[in-house]
Amino acid sequence: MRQILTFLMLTPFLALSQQSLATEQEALDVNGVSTMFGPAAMCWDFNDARYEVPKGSSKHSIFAHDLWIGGIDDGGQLRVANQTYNQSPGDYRPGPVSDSIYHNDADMGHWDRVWKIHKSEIDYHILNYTNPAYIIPDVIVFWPAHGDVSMGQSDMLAPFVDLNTNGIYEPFDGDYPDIKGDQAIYFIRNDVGSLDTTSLGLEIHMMIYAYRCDNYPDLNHTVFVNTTLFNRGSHNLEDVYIGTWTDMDLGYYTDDYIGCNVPLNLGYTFNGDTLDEGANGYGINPPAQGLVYLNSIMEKFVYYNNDFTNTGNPESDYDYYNYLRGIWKDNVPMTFGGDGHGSGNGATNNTCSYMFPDATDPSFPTEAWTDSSAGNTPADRRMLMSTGPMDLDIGDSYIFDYAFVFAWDSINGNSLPLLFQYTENIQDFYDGTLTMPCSNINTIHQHHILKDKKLIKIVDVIGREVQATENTPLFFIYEDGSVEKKIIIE
Ligand SMILES: [Ca+2]
Ligand SMILES: [Ca+2]
Ligand SMILES: [Ca+2]
Ligand SMILES: [Ca+2]
Repeated sequence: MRQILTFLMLTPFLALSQQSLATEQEALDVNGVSTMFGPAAMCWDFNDARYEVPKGSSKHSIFAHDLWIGGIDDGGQLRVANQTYNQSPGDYRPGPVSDSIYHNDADMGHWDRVWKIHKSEIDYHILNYTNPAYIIPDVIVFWPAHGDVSMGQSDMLAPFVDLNTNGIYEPFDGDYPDIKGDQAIYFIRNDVGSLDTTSLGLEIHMMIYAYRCDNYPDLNHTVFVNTTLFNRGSHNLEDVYIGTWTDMDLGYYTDDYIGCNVPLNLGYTFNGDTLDEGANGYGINPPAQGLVYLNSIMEKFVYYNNDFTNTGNPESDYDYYNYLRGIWKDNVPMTFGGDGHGSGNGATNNTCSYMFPDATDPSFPTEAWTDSSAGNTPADRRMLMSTGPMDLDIGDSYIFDYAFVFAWDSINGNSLPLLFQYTENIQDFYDGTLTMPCSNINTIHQHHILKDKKLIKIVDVIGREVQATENTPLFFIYEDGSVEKKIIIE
């Protein structure tokens, strides 16, 4: 009774207020990465880096990540949605686009959550939904397949497999969530609940997913992001750019460089020297962390300084939109070389789209430009990649797929060649032209095997290199020279 009274008393006030910033996120941790995603924040938890790779190592390669989206409406008005470090007011709120009176915490608060699901749960559901003894997991029962049409929400939200093709999600009749990967995190955000007067009317569906694949280190250390943007507003949008803003901190955060590989649609961070020192560092010969666009062209790659100069932190909507288009805060387009603004080592007056592409920018085929060649000292770095321009008319949607790829060449001292190779593999895997048959070691020992130590090979009792097999003694040989004897019992 007390709860009901409280609710009735609060409702008149809340109904007039905007939605609060989201607070929820969950761990995506099925493979060699352990990270956090949710409507609240991605790859961090408002305080600390939460992109741990390798899982269990307590080393992190990304500090924070979010989406920036900007476009011009049919009345010429600039509209921008963005977030960086979760500062208020921010532009994203949990849940689908609804009639404006419902964009308050009382009506939308239940969307401040994550649907976290394993493929194994779905497989079990498919086999057992007719079994009276089977209890369907909440995440399947309450999968957000449908919005509340009476509140102005779309009827169709989260994807599902519809056994009887009647357009209605019926998990008790065998319907199930249509996810990718071995584990997925799903949530929905909008950019109208903040009551920003220049919102785009966006509803953003995000599925973050991963595959466990012990025998393919590239796939096993990749996190995929499947984003669908819906224009559910009242304005046709043009010249829309979609950007991924990422503050990568590779271990020890003050000795990093960034760069991009144009043909691979890849932005990356690597260590500015061969030692990533300190308690948070990766040590000698550190790894590299990338972000690859899988179904879109990386049209711009921008680095800006952590200050408030014309090449520093964006402040107005116009600054954010400029950066998405490769234009500095003073409306000067990026130029090739040096600081990208006509100064520094190798500066030119030639307009360009990509900072620090090394020699991969097809517009400058004979010239290399890197963070290092510009004369920069390794330091804290952040980067913005974007795709566009595109139209996003009322009712249109755009699917945007990207992935975080990690590579660690602990022998050669430079992990970038391996990162490029891994990125090509992940692109081919996404395109369906490369299969990676995973042979996972499904045992009670799995957490032990996935520890920080890098496994070199598995041999049998007479020293022959073998795949992991069950019920036979095996020797696991690690890079640090240690050997562990195991029997995998199924
Ligand atoms: Ca159905
Ligand atoms: Ca570092
Ligand atoms: Ca260092
Ligand atoms: Ca950084």
